[in-house]
Amino acid sequence: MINNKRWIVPPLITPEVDTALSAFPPILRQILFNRGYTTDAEARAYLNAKPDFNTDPFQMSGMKKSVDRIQTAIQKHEPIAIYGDYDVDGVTSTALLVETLQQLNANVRGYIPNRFEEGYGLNNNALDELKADGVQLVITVDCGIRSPSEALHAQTIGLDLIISDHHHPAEGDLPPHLP
Ligand SMILES: [Mn+2]
Repeated sequence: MINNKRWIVPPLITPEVDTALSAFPPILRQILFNRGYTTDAEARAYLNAKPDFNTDPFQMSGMKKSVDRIQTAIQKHEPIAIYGDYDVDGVTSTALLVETLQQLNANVRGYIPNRFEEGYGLNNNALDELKADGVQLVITVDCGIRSPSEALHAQTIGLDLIISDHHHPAEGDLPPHLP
């Protein structure tokens, strides 16, 4: 069998960065270098999960509207569902948002689609069930940006939808959104 593989090997650490990261073992130095951490301070901030949060989160598209909508839901005690994913980033992001909103006294639940019966991403049945259960606001984590037709369905059944997803949208095919 012919196996056509194309290996893309990241560049080798430079001597300067290797010296700067000398506090770390060699393999870790190489990985840190390939992830763009080239000073001891940057590497420590990254490894301690203390990234630079100086970036304004309101630069994100739709942030003000989303925050306003979530605050309204908290105030009115509207049921909120965090719609995640069954893999590691989907489950952890769901847990993180559910626990955070619980701290803020929100009426919030998590929703993880069944890997075998529902598969990845938003699906209309799940949105219908959440709506029937009284949910008024769905916030996606780790999915949604590639589900324009399901987003339209949410709009049709009167379910407010906030999409937070780290995936890339399909070219020219964004879900319907407010300006
Ligand atoms: Mn995921």
